Amino acid sequence: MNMNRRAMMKSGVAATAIAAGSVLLNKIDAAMSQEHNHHHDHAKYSDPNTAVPHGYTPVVTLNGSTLPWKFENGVKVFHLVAEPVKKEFAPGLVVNCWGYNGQTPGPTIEVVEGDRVRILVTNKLPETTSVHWHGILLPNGMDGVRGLNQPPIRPGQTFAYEFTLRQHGTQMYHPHADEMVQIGMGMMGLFIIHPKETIVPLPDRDFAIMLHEWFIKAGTATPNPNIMVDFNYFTFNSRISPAIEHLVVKLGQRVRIRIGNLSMDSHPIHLHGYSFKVTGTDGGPITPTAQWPETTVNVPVGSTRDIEFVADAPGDWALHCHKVHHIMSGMAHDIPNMIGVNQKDVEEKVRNLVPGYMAMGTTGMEEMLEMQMTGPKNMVPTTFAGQFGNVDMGGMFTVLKVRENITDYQDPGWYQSPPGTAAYPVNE
Ligand SMILES: [Cu+2]
Repeated sequence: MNMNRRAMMKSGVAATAIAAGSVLLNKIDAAMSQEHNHHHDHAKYSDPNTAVPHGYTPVVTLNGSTLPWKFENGVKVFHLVAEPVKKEFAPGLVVNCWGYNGQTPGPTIEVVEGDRVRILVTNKLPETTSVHWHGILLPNGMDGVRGLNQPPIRPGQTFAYEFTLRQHGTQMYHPHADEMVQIGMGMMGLFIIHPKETIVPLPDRDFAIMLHEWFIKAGTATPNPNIMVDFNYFTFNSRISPAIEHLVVKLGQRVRIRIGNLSMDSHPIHLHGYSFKVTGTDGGPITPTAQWPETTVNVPVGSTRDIEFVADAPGDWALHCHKVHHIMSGMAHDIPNMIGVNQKDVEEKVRNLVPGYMAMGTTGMEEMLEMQMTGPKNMVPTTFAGQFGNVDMGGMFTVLKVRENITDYQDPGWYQSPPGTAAYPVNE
């Protein structure tokens, strides 16, 4: 049966137009959805990395991927599998999350306005779920609020959502069932709809980032979804700096960055070196005359923001959340302010009461960077080595790397400033 299907798909989309063929495909589909198997046969799903899109620049989901689809009688068919996933936030920090298709955030769904889509959702969680298509204009019965619009998707069950896209922009998907746990554990994804009529200028690079925040008690690996304010990990696409991919861009390219937020806090995302325009929200594109310039875009809870700019300034430019505790990782919240306090004698005494106690912060928190901290297991240091020393940012932080002479988007290394264009010491 697999061979038949593979052979058919090899002969192209036209095969699905043959009536007999589509009956066969439907049968196989039914069988497939009963398998509860998320390991897609890539012969029958498109490869978003090689498929040639018409009139749009494919989105790059940092550290992520785009969900493959297959054509069936003019309908783009997707398959999401809600399931527990192990996610490496950074080397040394592996977290027990929930997500889709082995990922958190789930793979980005990327379609074109006017497309009819059918999205199969298989539930491999230990509890019921549903999927809400956040910001998408659709029939009420497809809106995915468990109990309100549909029965629960029980463990082992597959539901189909089907609708026609009549808008474009950056939307999202997430469960609308046991939201605090399911979203808190990482179930979310971007749903990007490209315009039917190509809008110029097209971006040359189109990046996608989902923001999130978590509480993972030191030495453990499972987020506590009952935490409401005291989060200690802040992620771009469920990764923390320096494990977040850099945004590599060629000098002069037009860049779009799409940022979605389903966490419990707003995140003011700041880009160095540029003034950008806010060009869209999950409500749709902002008409050009109404777009406004910013260097920081606040992404409220339950929203997306698109920003655009022309990358005309070469360099390594920081892109980060401006709530400074969101660029830290694994912090304890009950650290007293010890700046200016000599803790030398105190440390030994406290260790008798609290094994492993480490006095910190006499001159600020920078001294933590100098220590090779060996904390509890499953923790990572909030620091990484830049070309000029340690960079003390370990959460929502990555780097926009704009380069003149690159031929691909491999990491070009750190930026070498031309002579006379970098800060220098004057009293050494
Ligand atoms: Cu933030």
